[in-house]
Amino acid sequence: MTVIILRLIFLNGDYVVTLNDIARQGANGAAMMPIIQGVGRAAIEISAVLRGAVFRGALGQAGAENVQGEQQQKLDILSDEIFLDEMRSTGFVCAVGSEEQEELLVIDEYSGADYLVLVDPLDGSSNLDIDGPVGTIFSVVKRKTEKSKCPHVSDTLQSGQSVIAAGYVLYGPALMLVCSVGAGVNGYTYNPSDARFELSHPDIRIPETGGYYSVNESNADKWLDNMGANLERLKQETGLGMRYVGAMVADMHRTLLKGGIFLYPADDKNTSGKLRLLYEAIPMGFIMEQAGGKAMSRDIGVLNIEPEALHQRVPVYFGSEKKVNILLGI
Ligand code: AHM
Ligand code: MG
Repeated sequence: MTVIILRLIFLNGDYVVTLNDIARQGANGAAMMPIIQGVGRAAIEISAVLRGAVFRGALGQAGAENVQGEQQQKLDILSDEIFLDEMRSTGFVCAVGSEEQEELLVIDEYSGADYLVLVDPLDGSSNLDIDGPVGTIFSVVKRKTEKSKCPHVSDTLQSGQSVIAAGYVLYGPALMLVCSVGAGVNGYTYNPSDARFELSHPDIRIPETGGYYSVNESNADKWLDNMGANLERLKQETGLGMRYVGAMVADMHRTLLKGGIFLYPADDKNTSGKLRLLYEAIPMGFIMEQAGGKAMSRDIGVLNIEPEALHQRVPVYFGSEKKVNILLGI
């Protein structure tokens, strides 16, 4: 009888921790809470759009290319609009730099606000047609220009050492928001019956042992930086198995929870790698380091790279410290 009563109390939600808890985390939690709540609202809306896309004719290509020369999907554009709208509604964001937009988008109504957000609104969008997992990746920096001036692209060109908050949304079987305000990493899962994100994965730490290596190995013969031989050495020394989804959010989420390493090396076609420094590498590198792992790009920590352009690309090697060290021969 006692057991049943205790379980009912728990199910009634007495011990549920919601996204509001971010306000209590670290030095920047309170300032970041409204922005991360905005990310949460965007995630719920994007998730609904993804679920209904096939009925609305929203799958497939939009017929336009983004600034990187990649085909935009209709859902890339819709997700971008939803994210921007939610950032505008916070009142704390003066501008958004998006993988889907050539220029920095200034939010005119709040151009004096303190923060800029960088976003990949729908990461891994090649998975959309096969109902595979996709994600949203974001980070927040404080403006450098005076509040009386219009925010400028130079405000976004800050290294990962200046990131105040970062995280990702995973649109998988469950909707998850994983984020950090610089005081560890917490994962929240959307509970549809209560219509809110609830803390489901407190204090995520990447396991030092086990896990997988995760990479598009079909490119191995084109990799630069001796990465083919380096990966062979890692495989021999660790005996790791392989998993690859082809959506960075899903591949990084597994790497964080199960251990191992995720990499996207440079190759002879993409000599600077494929992944974007500001929208993918820095936010995910921030999360990886906050979870006790290591985030490298060639011989430099990803968070130490000084960005030179909004859409800059870099090679990435992210994982548990030991695995990254073995891969890079450190
Ligand atoms: P996207 O932001 O245009 O979706 O591209 C980035 C994606 C990452 O999610 C993923 O790690 C990578 O591209 C997969 O690339 P590939 O298909 O070359 O393996
Ligand atoms: Mg992406």
